Amino acid sequence: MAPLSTNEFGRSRVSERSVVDGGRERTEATPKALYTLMMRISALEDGILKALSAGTFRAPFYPVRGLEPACAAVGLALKPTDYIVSTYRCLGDVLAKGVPMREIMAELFGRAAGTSKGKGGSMHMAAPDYGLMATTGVVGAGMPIAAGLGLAALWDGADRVVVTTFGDGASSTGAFHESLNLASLWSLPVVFLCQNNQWGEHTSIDDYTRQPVIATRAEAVTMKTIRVDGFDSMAVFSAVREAVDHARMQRAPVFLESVTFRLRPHAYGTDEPYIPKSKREAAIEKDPVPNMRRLLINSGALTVDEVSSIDEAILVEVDDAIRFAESAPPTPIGEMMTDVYASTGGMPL
Ligand SMILES: Cc1ncc(C[n+]2csc(CCOP(=O)(O)OP(=O)(O)O)c2C)c(N)n1
Repeated sequence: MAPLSTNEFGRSRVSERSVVDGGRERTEATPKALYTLMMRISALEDGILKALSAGTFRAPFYPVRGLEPACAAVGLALKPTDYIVSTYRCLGDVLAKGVPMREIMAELFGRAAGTSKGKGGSMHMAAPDYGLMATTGVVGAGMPIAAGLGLAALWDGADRVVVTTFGDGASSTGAFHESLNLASLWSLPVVFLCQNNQWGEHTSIDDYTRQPVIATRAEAVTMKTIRVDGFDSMAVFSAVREAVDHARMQRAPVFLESVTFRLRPHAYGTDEPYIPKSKREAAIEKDPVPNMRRLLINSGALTVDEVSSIDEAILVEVDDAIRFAESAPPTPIGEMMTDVYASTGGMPL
């Protein structure tokens, strides 16, 4: 197993350009774009937690603080026509794939304007127009869906990459092993992105496996693997790009393990006395968003004023999204059963 990869930060002043791709625009991948997306994720999460604490709305919520580099890097590496399949801990993936904040917040509030007309909630968002194909509350369940989407891309001859994200705990499910095996056997263009935050709910990785290097499980099925320090935003940025490019060009799967640590509790409203204080404090020192901000300023890539104006614009966007959701009409009762069950086309079940 290769050691964790690290990356030198490019010192050149970065510029922002848009590129047209598949008829839609996407932002070119630059350190500034990476920071902006990471900050949008982090600020939206802060806004959600504040609104939950204030009782503005109620919903289950699984924080992503600390996971922003990989979420944002995926958003920048993928084309609009690519797909992503995520989990209940999906805020970063959903936003990075291009779903507008207003639609995300409306979904969390149970509003008709939400990604799934308010019927999915925080754990079950889907927005196929943006390539967000599913998020699921069932641990490990996204990987077979991603493998199926990868197989469909091959059959259709589509230039499409599918990324699926999941935690370290999900690597002990049967679905994980079945998906990796078939993705390798059939050479599917799927990136399996493990956000290894060292915890499966309340259980430390050391208490559920003797092999804490999750990527070894992918090596067992001869899949290309990349392992990266998840707190090193620029290294993650390169690793994600390498993985996505490989899946697209080689039409082959890649296993990418981003090694990080859970900076917030498993879910909103829970406590975590089981995590040693020293470990958590050491991890908080590596909090990627403030560190990336410092890196941009210290390297001369952006001035303090430029970073402040990015941050201020994001806070306005978050505030707007929460106000929009708060005042948006709730999903009508008559909508409750539509889009819930597929039609059998007259066939008995
Ligand atoms: C099949 C299944 N088993 C158990 C659970 C309960 N559960 C919810 S989150 C979670 C922890 C999963 O840990 P990991 O895959 O590392 O992801 P993380 O929550 O750390 O992002 C568990 C066990 C579930 N939702 N689905």
